[in-house]
Amino acid sequence: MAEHFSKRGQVELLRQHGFVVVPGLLPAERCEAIKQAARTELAPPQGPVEFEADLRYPGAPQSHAAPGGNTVRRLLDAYARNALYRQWATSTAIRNWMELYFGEHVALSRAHHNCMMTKHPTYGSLTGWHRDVRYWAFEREDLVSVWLALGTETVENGALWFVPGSHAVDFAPERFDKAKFFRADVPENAALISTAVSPVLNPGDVVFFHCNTLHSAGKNLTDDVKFSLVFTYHGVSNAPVPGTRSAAKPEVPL
Ligand SMILES: O=C(O)CCC(=O)C(=O)O
Repeated sequence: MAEHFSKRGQVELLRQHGFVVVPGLLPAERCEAIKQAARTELAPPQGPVEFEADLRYPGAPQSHAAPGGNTVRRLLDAYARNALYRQWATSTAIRNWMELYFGEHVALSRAHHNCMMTKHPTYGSLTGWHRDVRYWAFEREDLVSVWLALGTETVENGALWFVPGSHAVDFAPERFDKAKFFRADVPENAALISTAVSPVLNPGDVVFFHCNTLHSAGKNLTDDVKFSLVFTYHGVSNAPVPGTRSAAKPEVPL
């Protein structure tokens, strides 16, 4: 936790470790209002959503017809779908933090993350080790995501795990599988994975993490859905590559 650090100190921790937890960035009542909005959008599912059965990560229903087949994994395009989400994404706190990190004006990518992650009991899947940049295309691999916990996040309900320092490692391509997951069966990879940590988050806590930081998340073994709001930012000089998915939606300058 980086509560005793100045913003500059937090940015330095992100540079060193590839992630940093900043507690209490959003008051509990604002988190509750956002979570309520997400609950409403889930039942029944409204707007663009990604289902667990679409991705079929380990533990997900195998089809929409299977039990739990309509379990939502993400409420997509969070920026466009709700003013409460948008206000957080474009808040002064986030803009100032990102400008300090990137050293220039920043933009929010509507093509990546930009979602409310909903990890459900029973049918919510686990996510293997990966770097987010695997499907992203920007001039430089330098983007930062902001993961806002709307409730408590622990290993038990499927919190994130991070490998400290992994954002700065140059891995040979064969250390990843065809889907660009980091292969846990490779001994050097397993050694690195054994150094991973899973920070406990409370409502309103935030994790800033680099697009090259190895991370994963387990299943939700509790009875409650876990809600996390996630957005990704980059410096304006780091443009998405034209013609790629990263350039498919207009950027939001902050
Ligand atoms: O909550 C999860 O399962 C992990 C999500 C994640 O790592 C991602 O979307 O990049």
